[in-house]
Amino acid sequence: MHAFKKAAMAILGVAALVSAQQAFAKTVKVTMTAMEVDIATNGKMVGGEDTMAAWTFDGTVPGKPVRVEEGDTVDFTLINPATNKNDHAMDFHAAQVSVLDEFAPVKPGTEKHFKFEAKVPGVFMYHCGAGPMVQHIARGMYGVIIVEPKDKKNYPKADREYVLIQQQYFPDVENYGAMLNDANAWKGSLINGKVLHYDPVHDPKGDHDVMEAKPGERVRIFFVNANINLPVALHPIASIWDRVYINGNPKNQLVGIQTYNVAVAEAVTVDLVTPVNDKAATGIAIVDHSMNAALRGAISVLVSKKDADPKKGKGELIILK
Ligand SMILES: [Cu+2]
Repeated sequence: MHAFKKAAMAILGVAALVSAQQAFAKTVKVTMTAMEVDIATNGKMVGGEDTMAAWTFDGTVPGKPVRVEEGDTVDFTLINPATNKNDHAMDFHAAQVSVLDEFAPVKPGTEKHFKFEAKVPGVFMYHCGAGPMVQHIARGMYGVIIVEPKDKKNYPKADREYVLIQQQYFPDVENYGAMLNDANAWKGSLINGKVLHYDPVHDPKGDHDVMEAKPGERVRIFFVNANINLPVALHPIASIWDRVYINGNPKNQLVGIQTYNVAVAEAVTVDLVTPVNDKAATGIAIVDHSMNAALRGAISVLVSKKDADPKKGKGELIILK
């Protein structure tokens, strides 16, 4: 009788655990509106224009970060207003659905709704998949979806988190044939939509914010390669990636890495720890070490100092304006 009672208690315990996990999984509503608008790019620095006739999710490049927990259901709606001229679509790399159904193009004046369970933890690109896809991505229709892992035992808590998304900048956004066939058509690298977005060193006259952290903090970067054709040699100048989580999944982990190669349409989570020293400030530059990409805009500065802005790298400010 005693043994039976013990076994019954164990089974009840497992059942309670399973239902508790199910109870934690939630449904996250995400709505985006496709907007065909001009956005600022700092493109003049690389021989383009300072504004781009962009196609966007919600009017920004990149679109807003989506953040859910592993096991959550994303309840997604894409609105394509009648004022737009083009079809648009949504392709979440975190979803396992049907390309011909959920990811199908949405005509102007209509909307599309679908759900998926974010089963695999990590960091994933999302982008518009309407044709020609090359043009919809090059005009700015992409972003990141972060699926927080449930199992955090080999995933230390970060003190600050930043999203960096890189794309190739093509001044002639109409000529999508050149994006595919002309290796000289791309003139710049946009980081979160702008050339040298967070680099006041190479463009001291421009208006450039920087990432900040305090000495000794673990800084986590969610990086997406939204280039059309080129991989990214992701390197922190004057630092070393303490950990690289391939595809953002703590189960795929490397340590002590100088440069991590990020394929087109891949995303990666990387950590560095800022040094503790007696300097007033320590500068680290996060670059695409492919030199043509770096010098065309893919340099982002992280400043470590005792009086770092406490709001940066937290909440909404994981993506700096
Ligand atoms: Cu689109």
